[in-house]
Amino acid sequence: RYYWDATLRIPKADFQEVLHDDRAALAWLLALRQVGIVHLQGAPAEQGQVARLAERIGYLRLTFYGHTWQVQDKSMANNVAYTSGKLSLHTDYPALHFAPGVQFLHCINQAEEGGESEVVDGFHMAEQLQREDPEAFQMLTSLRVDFTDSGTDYCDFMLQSKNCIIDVDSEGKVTKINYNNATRDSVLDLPLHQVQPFYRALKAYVDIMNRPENVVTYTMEPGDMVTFDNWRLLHGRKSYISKPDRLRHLEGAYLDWDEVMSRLRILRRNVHGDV
Ligand code: OGA
Ligand code: NM2
Ligand code: ZN
Repeated sequence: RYYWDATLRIPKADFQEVLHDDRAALAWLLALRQVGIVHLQGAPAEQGQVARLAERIGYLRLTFYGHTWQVQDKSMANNVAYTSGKLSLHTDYPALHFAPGVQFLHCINQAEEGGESEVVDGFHMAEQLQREDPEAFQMLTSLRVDFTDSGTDYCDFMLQSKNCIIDVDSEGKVTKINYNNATRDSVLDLPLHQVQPFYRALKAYVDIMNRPENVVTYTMEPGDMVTFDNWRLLHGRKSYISKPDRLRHLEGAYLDWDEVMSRLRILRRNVHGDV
């Protein structure tokens, strides 16, 4: 993996080439793995394209929000993503104990004003936290935080999870970020003496990820698709102004890393003849 900050130039690929050319598809998946984000350009600005790209891999990950989901300003929204409000930096779906590994977001229509996207490298931010504030890093990698999500979409749901904000493996290497303040439960099930230290630690991490030198900002145009590592990156969007004649509309889908890595290995074998 290759860690980055605000100076990143997001790798780009052509949507049609990725669909039809094995070399282009391999380059896409290698960059997705190493950098954690790739922009695909040239997709038709209509629904169905994230599912088409998921078929290139194998299959997508079904969740309570459906096989694919429409990010729009909805009345009676069951998720803050489905309003025109700002989304602070988050990973999707920490209310699941096994959050989706990869996310596709396809811009079908952009708002006239606002709606710009932001991303940060959560693993790089965790490394900075560990260096600057080892105590905070220790808390976020050991204390389990409650997340919750309930409502109706694909079907009715009532999710509860406990996740560490930063997951590490047995060697202490960061493997996954779980953080969406919108689904963090109002209950914080920690012993009293850990409550304030936890909030202090979380603030330290959030402050690092909001430093301008760490944030990459971009605007999606109709036909653009962003593909990113949902275990590693945190993403957000600025609030936007809804206009009836120009409705912002993104379509999204999730996949898991096992299926993506399987396709990467097959493409590598086919392109280079490796075993
Ligand atoms: C989301 C999300 C980004 C956007 O729906 O979870 O992050 O630009 N959307 O609307
Ligand atoms: N949507 C975009 O963690 C989350 O609730 C992320 C998921 C609604 C499918 C938002
Ligand atoms: Zn999101």
